[in-house]
Amino acid sequence: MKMLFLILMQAALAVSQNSSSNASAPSSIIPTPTASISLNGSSGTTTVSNPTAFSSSIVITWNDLWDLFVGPVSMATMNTTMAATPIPTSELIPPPGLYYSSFPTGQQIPMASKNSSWSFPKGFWWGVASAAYQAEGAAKAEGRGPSIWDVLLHRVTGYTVANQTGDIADNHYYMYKQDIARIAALGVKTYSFSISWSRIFPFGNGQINQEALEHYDDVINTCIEYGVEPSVTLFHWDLPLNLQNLYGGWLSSEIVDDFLNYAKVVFSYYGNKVPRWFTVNEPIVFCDDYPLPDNYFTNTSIPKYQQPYWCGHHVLLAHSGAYHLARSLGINGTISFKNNGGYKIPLTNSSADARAVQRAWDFNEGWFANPTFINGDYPTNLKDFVSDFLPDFTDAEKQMINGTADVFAHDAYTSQFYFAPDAGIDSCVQNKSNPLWPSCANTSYTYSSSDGGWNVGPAADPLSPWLHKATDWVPAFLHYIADTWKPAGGIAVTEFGFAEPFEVQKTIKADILFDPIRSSYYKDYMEAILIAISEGVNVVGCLAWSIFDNLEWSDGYQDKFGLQYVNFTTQERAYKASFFEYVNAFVTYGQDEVVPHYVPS
Ligand code: PNW
Repeated sequence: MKMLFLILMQAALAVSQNSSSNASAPSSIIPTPTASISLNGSSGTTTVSNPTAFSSSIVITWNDLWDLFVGPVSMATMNTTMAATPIPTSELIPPPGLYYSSFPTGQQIPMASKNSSWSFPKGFWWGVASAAYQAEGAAKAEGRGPSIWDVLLHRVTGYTVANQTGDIADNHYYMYKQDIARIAALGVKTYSFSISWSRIFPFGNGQINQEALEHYDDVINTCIEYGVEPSVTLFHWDLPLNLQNLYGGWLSSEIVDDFLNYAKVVFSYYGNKVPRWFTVNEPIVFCDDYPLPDNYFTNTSIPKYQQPYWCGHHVLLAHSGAYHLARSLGINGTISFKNNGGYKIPLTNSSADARAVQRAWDFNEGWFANPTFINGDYPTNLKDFVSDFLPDFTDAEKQMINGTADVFAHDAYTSQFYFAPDAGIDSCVQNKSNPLWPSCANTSYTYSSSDGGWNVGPAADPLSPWLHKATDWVPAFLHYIADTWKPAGGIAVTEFGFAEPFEVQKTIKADILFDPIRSSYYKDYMEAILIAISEGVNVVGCLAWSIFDNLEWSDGYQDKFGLQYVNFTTQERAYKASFFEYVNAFVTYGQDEVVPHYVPS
């Protein structure tokens, strides 16, 4: 309570000092009031983050947003754009074989096996991915406005496992040239990154920050210069804080126009330099992040259990609007959104478990895939639930939403078993206090005891308890997507990757770089895609997560998904063995040659 009172006092101070509070705002931000929230309230019990409870308006400047809601942020010592330098050839030597011969030259060498009926078709696009808040750092640089993630990691008690933030991260905002050079040197074809909405629009709407537009233009141009195709995601969870404060972010229909306005600026500026666009990353995940923690953001009267679905509703309108906008602007790259989830294996062959599996598809992938690929509306099990509170999509909206993803982009890391809750599905559906409500599908990482009770596959780091290596199920998963949603433009696995267990505890760099489970994950995953392709599934591309170790959201830097190691003190990067394993799949099976590009000296 004392802290809330302090925030109120700070807010009051900010009002009275309004004219001078922009002193250190970047020059690209016009130092005039741009966003306002209404504050009214008589008791010291209300917070600034609840504007509906106040009546007099104050003006929040760029500085205020940072100072009131985030506080001081750290800065990297290297804070101007760094030029790329050649990658030493010694770094490009693959590790000794993990799965091939490790016999010294001259001794008996077993044949490395190759299945001659497998291949990646011509034009198959493959690469590595990152996201703005996880990689860039430079949190307050060049006019970036705060996002909700700056607040979550700076302010919200207990939200992070290690009190780490994205203030500096991989310093990718300044090191992107070197980072692109490093992947080009291995022949990587595609780099997928996201644009930070609050860099382009520090307040989420209103003023545009030209410096940020130029920054991403140079990232895109650098990719092209190095023979790497840029893939761009517009929204990877870093919602401009001001939009959350103004109207509740994705909970409000007001987000749709603001997203479209942002999309219009980005599409218009970069246009056809980008062959593949993704509107939003994993709406299931960021919508399920609602309700946000109490008292740090604008409170809302929408009941907590409904919030993810209001978010999803607005995401579908924003995504489909952006799709049509891109087409009307003459954008010829593909437009999709990144869905996510794992393959759902029935634990037993009972009809109750089959029902649980169907409910799980409907409450996860189907939430966004049925409207966009089938009929503009939610799957039956989900619709039965949300129609109690969400407005039905109108016929015009359904028509607008249906058919708005050129590729089925799926972030498909793992698989799980599904089964009916002990109480039965029907009684769970009636019982709000059942922890499995409303999907009422129970999950397990292990086979049933009659099948031995084993894990579906090796576990990842304990900080990613949801993730197991379950590559055996990937062909079935790809078939399921193809058969269920029938994507005309094929399927792309737009994220897959593995957190090597306990990697953070390794202290010797050479030990860290040798990552056996992640390496076998990549080898087996690529073979699984090859199997699916050989069986006729149209898989058109894949993106490994991640280009390098980065901020794993609330796990901070403790949970590592990188194909490259990063020393977060020196910002040195180094290829892990798994990176070579991944590239090797395309060297062995790609119909397109893997062509490394080097820095022109
Ligand atoms: C993805 N799950 O998130 C995100 O797009 C990345 O930003 C993130 O770093 C990466 O995966 C690794 O976690 C997911 O629970 C988060 O199934 C959770 C799940 C899947 C993907």
